[in-house]
Amino acid sequence: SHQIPIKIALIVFSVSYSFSQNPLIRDQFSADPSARVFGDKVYVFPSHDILATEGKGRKDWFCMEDYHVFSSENLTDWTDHGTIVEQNKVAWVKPDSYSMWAPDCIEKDGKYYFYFPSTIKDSLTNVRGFTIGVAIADKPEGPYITQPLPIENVRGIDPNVFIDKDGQVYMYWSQGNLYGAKLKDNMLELDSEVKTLGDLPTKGLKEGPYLFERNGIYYLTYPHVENKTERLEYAISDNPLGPFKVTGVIMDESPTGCWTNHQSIIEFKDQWYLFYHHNDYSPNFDKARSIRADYLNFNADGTIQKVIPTLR
Ligand code: FUB
Repeated sequence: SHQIPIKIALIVFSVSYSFSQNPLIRDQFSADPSARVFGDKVYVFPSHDILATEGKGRKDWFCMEDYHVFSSENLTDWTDHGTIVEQNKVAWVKPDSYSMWAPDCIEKDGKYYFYFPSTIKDSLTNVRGFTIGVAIADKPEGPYITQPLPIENVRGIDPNVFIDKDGQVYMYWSQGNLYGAKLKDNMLELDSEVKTLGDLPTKGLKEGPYLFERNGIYYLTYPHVENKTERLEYAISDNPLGPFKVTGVIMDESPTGCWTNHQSIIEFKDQWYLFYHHNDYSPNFDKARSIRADYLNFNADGTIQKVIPTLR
């Protein structure tokens, strides 16, 4: 009968229709989405942009004091599980720094490890600036217990953690360039020298590394400023720490001038997705952003097809 194809068409239509909802979070700003599949849900760990006010944060700059986590079974209806980590409750974070930048979260042996950058208290080190801390929970939505000190020998922002098929854990981060190192099984200490991920474009800032593996190819993805604003690019390797070969562009520069972009890539129910952000709800101030997602597709040779953002 003709009924089956019509039914399939309706299902396909309703799936893609229901997911055409960007931005994903509509009652607050959100940025730098790190999406993860845990069980039958997608969890997103974004940064949380707020607007600086008198005495709170720096005017015209990023202002971030905590993190929320969100989950969804269908990428359309999102549950906000509330605040999981707050700057003023982390022992090593400089009070009132409002610098809780792009985080990541990963599961290992039934525990959830949440990695986040912020600026460290002057009394704890003679090195100024950003470093990376960890908080641990038994469930993705928390409660998270923060470690008293950040990870030793790491300076920078935008942590990303990857566990290879052989169980080896790697951490990536950025400070103008991209860096990577092995992590110990305890998920809290480096287990190798820090490697500068060279072979990437030498001109322009690179940040926000996010590494994933598919069919034996390691994809190192990163925002890179080639011209005016960040575009999402990727390089590939047969090894998690490279050498990498610059391969292509995942998403072009923002057509409306949002300076940052920040990505994560997951496979959920046999479809790959790119998570990223744009300043949908703040057209005149690009440090109040909103997270989004769109389908991501691969060519037969493993290269990534460019994603066109579904901007309104
Ligand atoms: O959200 C603050 C910073 O802007 C992030 O850490 C960068 O990746 C960029 O998105």
